[in-house]
Amino acid sequence: MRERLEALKKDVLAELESIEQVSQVQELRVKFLGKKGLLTEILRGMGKLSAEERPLIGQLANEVREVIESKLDETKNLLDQAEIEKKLACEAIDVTLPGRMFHIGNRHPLTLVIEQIEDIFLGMGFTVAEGPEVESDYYNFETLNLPKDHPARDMQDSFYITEEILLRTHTSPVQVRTMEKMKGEVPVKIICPGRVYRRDNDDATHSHVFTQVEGLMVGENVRMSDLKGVLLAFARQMFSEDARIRLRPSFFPFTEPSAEVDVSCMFCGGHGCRVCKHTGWIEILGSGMVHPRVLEMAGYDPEKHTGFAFGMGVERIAMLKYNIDDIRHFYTNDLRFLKQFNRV
Ligand code: 2NL
Repeated sequence: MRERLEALKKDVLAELESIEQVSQVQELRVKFLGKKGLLTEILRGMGKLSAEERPLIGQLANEVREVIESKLDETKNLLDQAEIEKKLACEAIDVTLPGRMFHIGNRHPLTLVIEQIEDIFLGMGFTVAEGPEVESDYYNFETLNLPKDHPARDMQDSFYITEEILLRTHTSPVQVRTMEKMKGEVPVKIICPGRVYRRDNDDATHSHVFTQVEGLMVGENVRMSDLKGVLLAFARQMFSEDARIRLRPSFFPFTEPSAEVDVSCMFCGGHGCRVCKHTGWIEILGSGMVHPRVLEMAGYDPEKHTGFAFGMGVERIAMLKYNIDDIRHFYTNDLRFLKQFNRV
């Protein structure tokens, strides 16, 4: 019996050597120590032993059981530990790997130019005003001294929604609405950026939707020279420190007198090149002194207050500033175009 117990111990140790999985430890526990296990089977023969031998064999059997149990536990712990280490090894994160790159995009070139224009005028004490893109015929035309038979009011030239409602053709109605709200108070110093719509066939220089920034200053003794000074400061910050401007007589129904404003060519410095058609000048905006009838309709007394106003196409400004040759680039969302403005 002693030999059988010793042999049993050896068998367990031998079998433990070759196991690989934690589950096999439990199988061995059942096989050797279970109710129908090998140790139990050996101990069934205890009854046949003499009274002297019985306690000795009993003690040995307990020792063998303890050794087997501790060996099984030890093996189980080793296998558990190995499993954890394997898992940790394959789940390890290499913090030195470069991250997954994702595209964060950039602001649209028109947004950049609008923001720059806003900054320049904010610096001169103007504030930014906004208003509806769907406008009434009254605010879009009537209050701006555009008579009913004026060609600009032709159904063919604007996107009419009803007889009375249309997509605004300029941001002037925002300025009229602002003057109305001010109820004759001065000064009014605002710029109005926004989208405007005109029925036009799109080509390299025309778009049926484009972006306009208009400016308006109303106060006591506001003169043409104020307009000139403000626009010169604008041209110098927008294009170049030594830009010059010139005013040419023009006509708008809502201003009198009216002037077209040219800036010295930013490509040749005014010496003459292909871009300025060898004139040294490039037209950038339209302007004038607010027509007395427009002031009156908006609630101002033209005997007490005067004002200047101007309007520019943002696409045109952006095209000159960034040397862009086709206005359609702003609306076709070609990433090769848009991505070029990611560090402006
Ligand atoms: C252009 C010319 C201009 C104005 C816009 C204006 C607004 C009010 C009163 C008087 Cl409320 N005038 N705006 C004046 C002159 C020219 O725009 O070529 N825009 C693209």
